[in-house]
Amino acid sequence: MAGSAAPYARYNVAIVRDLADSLADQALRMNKDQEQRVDMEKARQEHKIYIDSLRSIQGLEVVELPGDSSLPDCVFVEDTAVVCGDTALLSRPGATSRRAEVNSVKQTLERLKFNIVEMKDETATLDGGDVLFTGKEFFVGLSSRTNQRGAQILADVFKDYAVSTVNVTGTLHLKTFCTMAGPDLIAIGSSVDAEKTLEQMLSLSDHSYSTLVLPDDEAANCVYLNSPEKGHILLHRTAKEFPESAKIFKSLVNYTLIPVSNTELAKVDGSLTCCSILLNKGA
Ligand code: CIR
Repeated sequence: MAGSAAPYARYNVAIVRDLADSLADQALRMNKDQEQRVDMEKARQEHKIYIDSLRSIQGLEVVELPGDSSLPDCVFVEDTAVVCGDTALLSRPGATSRRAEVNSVKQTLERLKFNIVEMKDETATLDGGDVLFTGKEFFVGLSSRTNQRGAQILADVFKDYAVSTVNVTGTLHLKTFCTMAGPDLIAIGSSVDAEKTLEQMLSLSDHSYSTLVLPDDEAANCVYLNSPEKGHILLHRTAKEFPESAKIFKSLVNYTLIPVSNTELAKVDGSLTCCSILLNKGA
């Protein structure tokens, strides 16, 4: 399961899913403000650019699943599975309306020949958005969607790695304000909630990490990949959305930066990492 010599975040497959037609009306959202209605046309354009950005990465096969209008949040595939090495843990999403999203992701992962483990325990909940794999260890956010039992099952499945739990407050998922922006480089927002979570992570870890502190929590959700041709690649939120955070991204040396706008899915609490599962087939 562990022990691959590949660099951190060397992926060759990305699973993505089309938007459900029902997303604007029925997707779950923390902010109920109707001013914040999702413009579906714009959301589809932004999602297409996201998918095209992944397609532009040489050596990365993009598997695009169809949307399903009975599953309004199905575009957020990240929440349905945690994949590490040759093992895929299918999650048990915290929101009951999202549980059936796992089925088509399961079929895809089976076809890709991953060892599948299903989270069957009815007391467990886990959203992939709460799971941060640093390459050295896992951090699992305990949030309104993910509980201790879910984290325990993840630890039982990925036994080669330390798994620590941290409390997530003020936002939906751990990765809403904290992701990896490179090997041993944690991107973190600047809110008090984000700072508190980072403090817990660093105090629980035996490893040393650098941090990339972003003025905007939302911008701290970025997608890092390491490509054999280009090295460090980072999909991040645009300067138009978050000008101050974009300046910080620009300071990264030897990175291919791909700005991606996410104004529409953000209205239903979706961030950039939510829209793909990145994996290494044959790891
Ligand atoms: C939800 O509330 O479940 C969706 N509207 C948003 C999920 C975002 N997923 C993620 O952060 N991994």
